[in-house]
Amino acid sequence: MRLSPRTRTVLGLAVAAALAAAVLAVRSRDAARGSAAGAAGADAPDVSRADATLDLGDVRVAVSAGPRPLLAFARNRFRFRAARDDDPAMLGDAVVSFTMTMPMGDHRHPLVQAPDGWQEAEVVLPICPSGNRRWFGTLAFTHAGRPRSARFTFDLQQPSQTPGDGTARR
Ligand SMILES: [Cu+2]
Repeated sequence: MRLSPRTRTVLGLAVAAALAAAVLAVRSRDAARGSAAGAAGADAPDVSRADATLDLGDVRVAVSAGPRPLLAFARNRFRFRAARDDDPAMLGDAVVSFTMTMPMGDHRHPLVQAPDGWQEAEVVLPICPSGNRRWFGTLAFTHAGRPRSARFTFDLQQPSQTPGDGTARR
């Protein structure tokens, strides 16, 4: 079959348009991913090295994580203490969940009451095979009848492989 120059041009344009659409789709997907991670990283306080405060306007929540450094496959305690106008407040239906930029399984932990107004969860998280260390935590709770949430972030370190420290031995 012989194609007229006009048909060839139309076909060529169609192929070019399809390629451009595919490139745009990939770019916007990557941009969406990047901005999701970037936005979280930009405004989510990092609790890897120091405690932080999640400021939700009417509620402020202190976040403490330890022991530091936060290690994969070890028990890490995430503690939260809420205040409303500097008065202690309890977080209702409080759950902390953990994600990375890629799926890493379900890590959802209801908070339990702890002394001195803290609410906490003890959490064991895996190491990411990609080598990525950055995790995001989301604290979700109910306040004044409304669902609320706030994000924080942290780096999870690989347990030491050094013989003698106990972590590498059985
Ligand atoms: Cu991962």
